[in-house]
Amino acid sequence: MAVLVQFSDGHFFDDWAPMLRALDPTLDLRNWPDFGKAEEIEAAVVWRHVYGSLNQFPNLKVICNVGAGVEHILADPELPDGVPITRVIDPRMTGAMSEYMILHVLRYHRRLDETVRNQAAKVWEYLAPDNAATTTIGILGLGELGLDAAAKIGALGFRMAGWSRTKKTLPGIETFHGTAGLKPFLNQCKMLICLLPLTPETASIINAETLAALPQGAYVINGARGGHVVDADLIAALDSGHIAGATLDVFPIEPPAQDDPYWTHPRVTITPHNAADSFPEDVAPQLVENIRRAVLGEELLNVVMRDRGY
Ligand code: OXD
Repeated sequence: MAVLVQFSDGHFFDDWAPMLRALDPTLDLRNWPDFGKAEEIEAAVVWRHVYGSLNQFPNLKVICNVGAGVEHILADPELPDGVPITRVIDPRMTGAMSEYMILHVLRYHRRLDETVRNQAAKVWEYLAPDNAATTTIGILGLGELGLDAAAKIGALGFRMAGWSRTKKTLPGIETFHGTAGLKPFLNQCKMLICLLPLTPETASIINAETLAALPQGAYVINGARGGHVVDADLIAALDSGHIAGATLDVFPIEPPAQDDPYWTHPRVTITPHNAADSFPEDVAPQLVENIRRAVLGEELLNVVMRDRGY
């Protein structure tokens, strides 16, 4: 069966093809743009595909994204109607994202940056951490990633709060939802973690108004998408000291331009979109399974609801 593989930005045919073939030697993988006869393509495995390129395959039965976020696919103005889209849900990726969040929560909580600066100046200053039990860590987005991070950070003794689009009742997390719930949620967060999907409703959710709703001296950690943040608003809040620090793994354009103020801002930590990734050895089995199911007309795993945006 012919499968189109079309990658850009950090995923490569030569890394994925051996793993896909090992799992199903009958797969006839066609590396974009050498896909042969368009009518032979029955499945597409993509990461940041070229817009307009997926609507030329009359027998396409599934579009499999090799990552978790599908906003790039859904923004294709010529996306073929009716072809199901799947995304990755992977325990290694989920665990890696939680590691990243724990790392930065603890770093801020234990005042590591100040400690390192003190050492450089040979200063011995006792820096007490706040009480974790009364420090609220808030998570925007209570999906696969948000829930795992909430459970693991909560296990360290922090008070957890979470915000989602629709109402969720969860043990160990004070939950808020919808537009009305956003401000009361933000009001309590010493640290705000963003793990939302990027959709028209969540774009620019971290803006002047929502940053102002965070307590003085709060921190922002974004592992989701650059489009969630209004950069000028975050820089202004950092400059004023209202936001004490931001750790950003994602940006609207990656890498950010050389003159992007984030690079040199003393309160900003940039990481190169490496909080969590999908690796062929972990993720190829669910892609191959979905291709098999799509061809047989069976129910797919991790299907994206187009109208919801994830
Ligand atoms: C993803 C990502 O969406 O790595 O999987 O950003």
